[in-house]
Amino acid sequence: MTHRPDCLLIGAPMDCGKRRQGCRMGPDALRVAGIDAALATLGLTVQDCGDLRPKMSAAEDAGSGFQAGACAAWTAILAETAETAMAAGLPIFLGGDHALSMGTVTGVAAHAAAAGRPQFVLWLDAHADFHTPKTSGSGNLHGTPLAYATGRSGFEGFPAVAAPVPDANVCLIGLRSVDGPEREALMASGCSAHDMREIDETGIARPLRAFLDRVAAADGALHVSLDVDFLDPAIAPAVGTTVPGGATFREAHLVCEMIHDSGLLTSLDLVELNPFLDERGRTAALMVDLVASLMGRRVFDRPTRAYA
Ligand SMILES: [Mn+2]
Repeated sequence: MTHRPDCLLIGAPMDCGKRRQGCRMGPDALRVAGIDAALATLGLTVQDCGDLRPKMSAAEDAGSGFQAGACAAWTAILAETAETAMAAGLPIFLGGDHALSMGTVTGVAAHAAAAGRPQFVLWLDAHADFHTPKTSGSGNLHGTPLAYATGRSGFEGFPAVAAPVPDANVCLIGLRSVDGPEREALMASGCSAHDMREIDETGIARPLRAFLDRVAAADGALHVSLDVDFLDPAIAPAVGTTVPGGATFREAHLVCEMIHDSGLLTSLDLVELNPFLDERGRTAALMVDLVASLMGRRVFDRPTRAYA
């Protein structure tokens, strides 16, 4: 009998969800920042599955920038991989832009449906990613994955969503850049959405605890999608869509520590890291530290490190 790894690292160097390029370097930046060692230090076994390559035509592959065909191909291979990976360990998807979550969320949700468990999704992001290709002004698909995974229509050419995540099982925290049509769609939905104004007023623990309690009560599977722009740009500059007023270092770690304490996490996306925009790797290093908090590093275990 082979040993089941605790965590699977699955690289998705996907850069087709928007025009600004660089996220395709994200998986390697996270590796260089020591994600495997950080997990191993916690006593976890890690299997790095390398990077996925979508099946797409040479013409689609040749260009750069936004391409629906390439995104659809990524969605297909990611959904298939995510569903399979759920039986093998806790998958950590190394992005790649946020369009990769079209595949990862639908894949893990298909696995949960087959296992008879409800799928829950925690979306840590400055944006709601609730556009459809029709409402998106930019046409950038990295602004659509939550709409797709919850079963909204308008995604022609993309794989059918076999097990859409119910709106009621989705929680967004960190919002501070949501445009008109997206706001209307979000307010009309059954998702629970918490913007930074609310976080300022109540603290970040309150909405998170309420959501984790709901996941636990339903014996749900929990997918966390962590966008770099959830964090304040002062501590995480390596993202193409910086919005001031994001989560602080402590708020982000608290979220991760609470998720770990809940014991509920079943899959994870790390998205929108653009190493081309980073400062000496500090954003990649912070993302790795947050993963360590998610997977069990305690405050008292944290090595003291001077940030240069
Ligand atoms: Mn996002």
